[in-house]
Amino acid sequence: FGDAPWWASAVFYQIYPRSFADGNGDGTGDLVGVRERLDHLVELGIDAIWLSPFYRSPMADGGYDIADPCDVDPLFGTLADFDAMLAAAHERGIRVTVDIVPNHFSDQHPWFQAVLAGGKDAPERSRFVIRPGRGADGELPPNNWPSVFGGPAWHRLPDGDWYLHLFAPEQPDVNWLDPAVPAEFERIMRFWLDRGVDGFRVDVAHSMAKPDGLPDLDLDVLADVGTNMPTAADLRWDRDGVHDYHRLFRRVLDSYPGDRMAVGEAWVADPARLAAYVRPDELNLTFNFALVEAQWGAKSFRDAIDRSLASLADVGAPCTWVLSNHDVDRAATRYGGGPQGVARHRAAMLVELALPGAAFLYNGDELGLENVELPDDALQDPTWERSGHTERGRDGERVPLPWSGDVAPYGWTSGERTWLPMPDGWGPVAVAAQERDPASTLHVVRTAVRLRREVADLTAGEFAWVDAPEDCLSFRRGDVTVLLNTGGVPVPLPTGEIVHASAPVTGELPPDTAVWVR
Ligand code: TEU
Repeated sequence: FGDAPWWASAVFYQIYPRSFADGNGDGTGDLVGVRERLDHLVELGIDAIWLSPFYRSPMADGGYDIADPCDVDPLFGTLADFDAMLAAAHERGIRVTVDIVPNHFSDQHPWFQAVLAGGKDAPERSRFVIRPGRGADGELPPNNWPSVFGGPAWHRLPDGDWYLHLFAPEQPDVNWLDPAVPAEFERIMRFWLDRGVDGFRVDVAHSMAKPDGLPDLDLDVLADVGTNMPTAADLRWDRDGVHDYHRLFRRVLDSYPGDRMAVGEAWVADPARLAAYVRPDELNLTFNFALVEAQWGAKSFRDAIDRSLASLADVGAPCTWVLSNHDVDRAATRYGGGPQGVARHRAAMLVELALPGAAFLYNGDELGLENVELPDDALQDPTWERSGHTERGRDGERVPLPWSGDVAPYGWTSGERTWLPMPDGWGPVAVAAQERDPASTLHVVRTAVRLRREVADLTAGEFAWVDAPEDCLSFRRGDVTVLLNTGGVPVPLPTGEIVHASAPVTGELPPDTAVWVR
């Protein structure tokens, strides 16, 4: 990695702006809140932030339904607040990447509003995926595609035709075959690059291109939708044409100085097809969700790591690692929750931060936060309504962050309202409390990130598997040996100097613990 660009081994920190910190006391996190809390990120030692959407949005999907991609929603502040936040981050040596959402707009976007107003004559119509229905009166959707949030992926327009929405009905898919669409996304990218952003996280990067004729999904594919990572048979995603659009993105990025980059969110099961997204003229990185999908356990982790490294070895692109984000249950919760879940999360972080490539942390990972069980009437994620109240959705991992104090809102806001309720009992996990406790998750993660900078082998050392006791995972990065114990009994430590551990270690490595030894 000697001459590798900054992003190849960076630690990224995902900020969900609605939940990170509320700067104006109105109950929604915002860009002033981000700026005011930047020193927390300096202390954490991360290289870059990725901000989830803060653009103008009716918030039908937490801001991933964008009405104006070149403006800040008043909920989150103003463009001036963005510029001030960006400048403050850059002053501190923190790069800033932002979301770009190329698969869909909000139904409140002026283009879609023009379609609603102008009907079949609206010139904007071809910028969306609009088809006549099936059945005698066109009363049936054009095909059998389901939306990710439940129900059909089609919604009927007042003029009788149907528009495609792979996500919520408030998120009409745009038609990339209309030249106005790529032109608009180039404009959006340049708008933010000109303001100084260091790159983008490309939302649903495996979407955009649709199959010719929009054929039905096979019934066995339909039956499997939502339970597994989509395969090539799920025609809604990962069509070959998508690569043209990534080449456009890359051309735009590379026309700017300073190693601007893009990381794509691509849920693609086939490793070779996923690797195709990170060609030299396409995305710089793709999220690798193998650790999100892995069960707690040495074998599952090892398989996930092996698969990940193998898939990118051929194309020579750096790997990425993700344990949590705003779409999946937090790792501590996936690992069973409670003190054991948190211990496992800390151990997994030590694995993540020692693997070759870029690491993506989600806000709250550094605190070992767990998902929050919210009451029904608090739920806001579209999944809850669209699934007919059978799936609770993603709000549980989006609860505002506790900063200080013993009672809600834990210093998160100067007001009383929080857009999702904060639980009782979060005093001990608040940033200020963990700051005071040298054995806290916050200190464990901070030390890990610092060592990653200081010990060259942790980012540059050669990766090799090491024989390990039963239910343990062990690998080397140069001179550093990582050992994770997922079994039920303590195991002997590797010989050498303990440089870091996810929990106090004396003599042997306890269950649910990881250690770095040199
Ligand atoms: O997520 C895409 C998403 O929902 C995937 O998790 C989905 O399961 C996959 O595409 C199926 O192949 C992104 C954002 O992260 C999420 O918050 C948004 O709701 C979504 O896009 C729509 O913009």
